[in-house]
Amino acid sequence: MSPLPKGQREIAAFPRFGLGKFANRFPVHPMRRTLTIGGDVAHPQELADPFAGLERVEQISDFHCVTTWSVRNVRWGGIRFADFHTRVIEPQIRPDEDAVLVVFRGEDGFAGILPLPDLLAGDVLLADSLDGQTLGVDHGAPYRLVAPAHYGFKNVKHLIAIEYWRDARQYHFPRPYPSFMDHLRARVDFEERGRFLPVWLLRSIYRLLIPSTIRNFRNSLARHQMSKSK
Ligand SMILES: Nc1nc2c(c(=O)[nH]1)N[C@H]1C(S)=C(S)[C@@H](COP(=O)(O)O)O[C@H]1N2
Ligand SMILES: [Mo]
Repeated sequence: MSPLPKGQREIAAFPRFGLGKFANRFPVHPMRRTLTIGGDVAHPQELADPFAGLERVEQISDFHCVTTWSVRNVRWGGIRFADFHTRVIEPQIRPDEDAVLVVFRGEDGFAGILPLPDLLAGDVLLADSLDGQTLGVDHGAPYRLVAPAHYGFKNVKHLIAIEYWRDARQYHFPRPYPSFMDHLRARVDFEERGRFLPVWLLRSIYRLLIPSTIRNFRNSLARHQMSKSK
């Protein structure tokens, strides 16, 4: 097996994870697939079934969180973002030619941004299944972005909107988290873990936060499931 990217360590199970603020936030309508496409585009639209008519693919890829944990061989199912972009977005929504900064918004208020060329890579998916099962609320129901070359925080869950912008003014890293945690591309192979701070420092700060974050997200999910089953 190929070695993990620099600074990463394998963990056995795929945890639910993120910034603390989002631990207790879950989609109100985890099965509703409606996706709003907007930004600097000619025809903003709400797509009722964004996967309709596109080829379904399966892909096995590793998942790397910026805090240094990685899971190997995650099996995703969904559609290729490049397919969606060229067959649905370009002809129907018509983004401005220079609107190449793409913002992804989750129903929980989380957001991420990536440059369009990164999103057109063959391994970038909109995924609605994990290990052959419908994606659950833990990993991003109804569907999420999967961009394996970029750290976990670019892989936005619970997608409700995608926006194409000419500049990044409409995007900000989830507040109140400090902007040193953000990076436009966050490529795993280049250890683009953040900004301003040296990468060894980011690594060691983040590493300390892993166990408590996993616990926090696991407990929140358990409480959420309890309240649903009542
Ligand atoms: N909507 C949403 N997307 C999100 C997050 C989140 O809290 N909300 N957390 C991000 C972070 S930091 C990581 S590491 C991955 C974790 O994905 P997982 O919960 O499926 O492990 O989701 C990313 N996408
Ligand atoms: Mo993360």
